[in-house]
Amino acid sequence: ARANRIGDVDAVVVGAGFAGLYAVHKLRSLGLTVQGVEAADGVGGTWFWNRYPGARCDVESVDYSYSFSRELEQEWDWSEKYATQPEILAYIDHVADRFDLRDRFLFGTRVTSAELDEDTLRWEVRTDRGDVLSARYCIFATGALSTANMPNIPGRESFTGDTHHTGHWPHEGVDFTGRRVGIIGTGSSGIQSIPVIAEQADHLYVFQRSANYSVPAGNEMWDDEMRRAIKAGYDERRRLSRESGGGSPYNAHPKSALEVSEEERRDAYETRWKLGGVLFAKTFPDQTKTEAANATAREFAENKIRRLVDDPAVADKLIPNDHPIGTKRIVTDTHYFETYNRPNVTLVDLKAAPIESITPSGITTADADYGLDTLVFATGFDAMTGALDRMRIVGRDGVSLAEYWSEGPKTYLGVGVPGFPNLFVVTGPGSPSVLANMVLGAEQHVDWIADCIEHLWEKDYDAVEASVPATEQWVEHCRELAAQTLFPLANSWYMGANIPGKPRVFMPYIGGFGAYGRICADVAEEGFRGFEFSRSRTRLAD
Ligand code: NA7
Repeated sequence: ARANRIGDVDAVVVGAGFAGLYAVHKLRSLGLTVQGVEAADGVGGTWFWNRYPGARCDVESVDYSYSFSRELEQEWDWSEKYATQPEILAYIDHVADRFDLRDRFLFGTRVTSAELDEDTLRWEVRTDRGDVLSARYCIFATGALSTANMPNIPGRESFTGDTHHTGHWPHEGVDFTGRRVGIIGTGSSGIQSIPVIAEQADHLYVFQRSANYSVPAGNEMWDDEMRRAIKAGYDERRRLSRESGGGSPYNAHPKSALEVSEEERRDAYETRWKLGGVLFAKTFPDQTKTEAANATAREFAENKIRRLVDDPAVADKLIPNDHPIGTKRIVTDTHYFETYNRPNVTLVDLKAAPIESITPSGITTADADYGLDTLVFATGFDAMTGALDRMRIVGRDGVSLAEYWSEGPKTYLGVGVPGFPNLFVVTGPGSPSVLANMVLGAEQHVDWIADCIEHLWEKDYDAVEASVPATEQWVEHCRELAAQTLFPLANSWYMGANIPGKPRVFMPYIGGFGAYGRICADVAEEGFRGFEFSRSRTRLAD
């Protein structure tokens, strides 16, 4: 057991994922004293928890990696185009050691509350292990997809077999050999793990509520020559990524999907399909803006699915019919659709016959009983706000963040919240990160926050805080941008639609990663326009 940490620091950083580690590194380089707090027993965030079979990132490894250190870029060797979870975690572990970040963290420790002292404008941060910290700045790097969603299906607790959530996978792994396995959920986590589980299990039942679009990863192993080329090309790759819509060095076709000939359109889709994965969503610039453009992409994807699945009746069920393609994140898969050609895999269509209950021996739907030994929940996350809502974060006038966000999250630039001075959210709602490259997004936010703190020092203030009008305008701007797209039509986690009772608001900023970066830079350039700077009462009284 360790002694409780009680003390004063300049900054508390919550979370030791990509964002939190970089925040500690950056703030420390400014000379701040920093205390990191992490619920897990190690670094990695998402990549610490999501150890399910087949877990990979859907952004290419070279892009989904830190850009702040050229030495790091040149030292680290990625083994394949889409890195697996163990490789990404090994990379994060390496970074933690390389930059000496580990000893700055309290691991196995969850922040339970952060309360503002309005006189001193400092935060009192408490943990579930009894630590009490006082900090000038609070940086929440708690992740957009870190709070697992366990659906309240009647009888869930009665199941006598093994139960696992993909986002809390046991470190020792799970052996499915000889087992009848049920998996609920066909988002990224389900679609990545299903082909791997199917190879081991005696029988796999996939309980699908909504079919999802998925594009093969087109993964490749890198050889030394490729790695040399990658290392030589980092600067240009990062530059293109920072200017792009999605934080990767790719841009959409210059014309509308409806302007080009049928042949040109087919070729463009084919090229993107081969490139692999989630980028298919951005083949044409209007693909997620108009139903007509979107229909051309849907038709292309449907034909691909029909060619991959032997049984046309199963293919019918696997073709999404409830959302425009790309308005839920397209999954990047490895042999997903072909898995349904295996004799030991059964697709259970919950739209036709919903789950009625989980029983001690399996799952009962409206028309059948399925006997199961192992049940996997690939049911996603309370996204973007879940981790923040679960802490007691209390700002000015005793108002909590959860209260302030009761009708949906409200931020300025996704970083600041009115009434919560010196509290910064990294890659929060109102920022584009979940639609882009999380690692570059986290770096951009942390760099911006560091600039903001430096500005505050230069002007000799104690606190910085988003103004109410700037926040209202930003929230409205985000809403307007989303309304010009098809995204609000999908029951996605972007909309909070996967969590019963959660307000339906499109949470990310959808104007593009590059455009967002320029806005943030302009705001900083103009003396942090839309933020208010103040001095604490205690200091004014001195
Ligand atoms: P997702 O994408 O939210 O997928 C969760 C899946 O679980 C999805 O198919 C849901 O169906 C399904 N689900 C959730 N609750 C239920 C209940 N109660 N009954 C049946 N099915 C249910 O989470 P992932 O972990 O796969 O991926 C999250 C992100 O991580 C992903 O977008 C990438 O960015 C990386 P639904 O579609 O809601 O009908």
